[in-house]
Amino acid sequence: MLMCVCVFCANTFAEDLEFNNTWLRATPPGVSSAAIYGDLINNSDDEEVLVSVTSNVAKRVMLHRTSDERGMMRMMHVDKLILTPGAQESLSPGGLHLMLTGLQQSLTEGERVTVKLHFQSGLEIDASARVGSIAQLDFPEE
Ligand SMILES: [Cu+2]
Repeated sequence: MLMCVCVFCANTFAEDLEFNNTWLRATPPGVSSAAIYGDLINNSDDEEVLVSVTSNVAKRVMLHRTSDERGMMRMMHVDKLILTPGAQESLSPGGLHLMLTGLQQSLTEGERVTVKLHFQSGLEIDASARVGSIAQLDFPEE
């Protein structure tokens, strides 16, 4: 019984913040930017604010929001993302995404890319993003 309780605690702690179903598209030759999508979840009782993101494959990662302005798709830089307790924020094509710029390598289908999300509270989470095809529309299932 004691062991069950411990395992439960460990899991609860680890899953305060989650970035699930993380994916991005393969990059065509010569393209040095890519957008990462996924589901960001705050399971904690505290507000968490995403303030920056880093990755092992890109010089810079920014939070962007795509908006449709009279038929013109534009990407706006977003300073921070506030996640209230229990909030779920979907990063998906046509909306919020993490923009990788200055890619140091082209990304091929089946690869994985690591991103680290930094929160104002000091919490950090790592996510492993799966690279889909160039025309991928949602999370590439295996
Ligand atoms: Cu963007």
